[in-house]
Amino acid sequence: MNKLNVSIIGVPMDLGQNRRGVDMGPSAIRYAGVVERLKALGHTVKDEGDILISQTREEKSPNTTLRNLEQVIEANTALANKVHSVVTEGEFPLVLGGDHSIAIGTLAGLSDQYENLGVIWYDAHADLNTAETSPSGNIHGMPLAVSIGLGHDDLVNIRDFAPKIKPENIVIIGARSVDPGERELIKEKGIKVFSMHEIDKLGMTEVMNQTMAYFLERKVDGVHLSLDLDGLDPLYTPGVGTPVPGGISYRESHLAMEMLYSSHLITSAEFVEVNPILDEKNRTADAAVALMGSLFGESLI
Ligand code: Z70
Ligand code: MN
Ligand code: MN
Ligand code: MN
Repeated sequence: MNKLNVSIIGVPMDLGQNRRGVDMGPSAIRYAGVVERLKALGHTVKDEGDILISQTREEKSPNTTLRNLEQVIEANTALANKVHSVVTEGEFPLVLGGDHSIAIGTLAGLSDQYENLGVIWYDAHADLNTAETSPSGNIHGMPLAVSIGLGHDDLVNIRDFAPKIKPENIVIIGARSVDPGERELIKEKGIKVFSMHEIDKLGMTEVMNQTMAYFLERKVDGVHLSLDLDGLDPLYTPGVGTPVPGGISYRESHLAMEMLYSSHLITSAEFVEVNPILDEKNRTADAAVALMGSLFGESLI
């Protein structure tokens, strides 16, 4: 088995959306035992602590419809620099959120280390909005668009280059709440999506096999897993800001993580949108840590 040097980075961010509590996600995931779980699998684990997040929040940012724009730029710049230093040292970055706007920083920190990075976006949402298409002004609905170079200049250009990833290197899994502008972008850019329809029709085994074959065909040199806990059905992960019924099951999610582990494709990961205030007895953080167990090599027998 492949032993890794895992660096855990907490991002107590809640400024990318308007429900409070998701800033406590990293604490809840640590409390659920992430460090011990990964150490038990033989990995070396270092907890790098948390990225500093501004405590100032605004109803409306000056000159933009984007909520807390300046603070989100600042946090993602700090996160990008941290992720960059972790990958350059050959460590595996494991980022704990926090709302999904932090994927902007994670991908900014990763992508110049790769010629052709693949991304799995495990989510009920496509997170492909721009200021023009967003129904909410919430930046957590925008990180994939930003990472392919679409959106506010200061978000797109964190670490002074853009785009961070190619649209044809993205695979979205679990989508079931996609806005009109996002649908257009998916078509226009040829982004690969396994919505709940495909998961039901093909089964998770086939979805993951096709995902991995797609990345091999694309000749990626790394794959980042960005897992929004709302990708799962709210039955299993109730502690999320935007629960959408009809989601991926707990068992299907474990299977997906186990198959990713066996593929040896994954080179970084983030688990986001855990909101302990909305949760029941830390179930959502527990599910996140259990899924990390499978992603990092736990097996049943
Ligand atoms: C919607 C928007 C979103 C997560 C909600 C929702 C986006 N498409 N993302 N919850 N994790 O406001 O852009
Ligand atoms: Mn998301
Ligand atoms: Mn570099
Ligand atoms: Mn989501």
